[in-house]
Amino acid sequence: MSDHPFVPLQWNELPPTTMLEAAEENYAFLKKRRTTRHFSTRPVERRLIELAILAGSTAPNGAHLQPWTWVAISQQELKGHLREAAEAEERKTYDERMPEAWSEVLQPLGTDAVKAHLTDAPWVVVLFKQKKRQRENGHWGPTYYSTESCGIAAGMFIQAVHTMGLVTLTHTPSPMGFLREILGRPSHEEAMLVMPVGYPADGAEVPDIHRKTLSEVAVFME
Ligand code: IYR
Repeated sequence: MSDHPFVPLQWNELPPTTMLEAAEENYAFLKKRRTTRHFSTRPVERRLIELAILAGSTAPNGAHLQPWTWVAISQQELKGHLREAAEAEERKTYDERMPEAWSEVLQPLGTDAVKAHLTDAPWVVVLFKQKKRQRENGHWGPTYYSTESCGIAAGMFIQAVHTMGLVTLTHTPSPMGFLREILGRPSHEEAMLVMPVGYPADGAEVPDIHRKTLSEVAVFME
């Protein structure tokens, strides 16, 4: 007998028509998700953010080390501080560091160094990936696939936010070192994504973009 017990998988078979309906419904729902930069300041209760974080934290991950820390900020002063620091980095990125090949693809999306969403949204969630973990013997060891794990977790968080009728934006100020400093995270944690969460502002807009078709994104080998 293994020292590590297994338990039965909780799984219910769905009838084929229900499977198809569920799949169609889920896709129709996800298709409506959009990233807007226009947030309302309307408050959102903390429990909703907790549930989105818990949903994100169900993600499959490397060696089940769950290598993530979510920092959820609603303090207005701290959000202001983050915005100032993010905008300082982003001004350098947009004005000096961004090659033309990059700015050309960002132009249709209307992004710039102004990050009003960091102070407008009632919550800003910063996802840190843990690059190391403390072993039972007290020594530090690596985590595995922490980037992939946190990427999946972020996707599930985004879906949870959409399911509860709120919006989020994946903001990637670069470089992100300032986030660890401002939020007082330890050196083995690295910020990956900044996700303001809230209601869209009245009149919120999104760029008029289109998603690739199935045949553009997938190859089936049957
Ligand atoms: N990090 C910057 C720039 C930016 C980069 C990509 I790639 C985007 O899809 C959007 C923005 C920012 O967050 O504005």
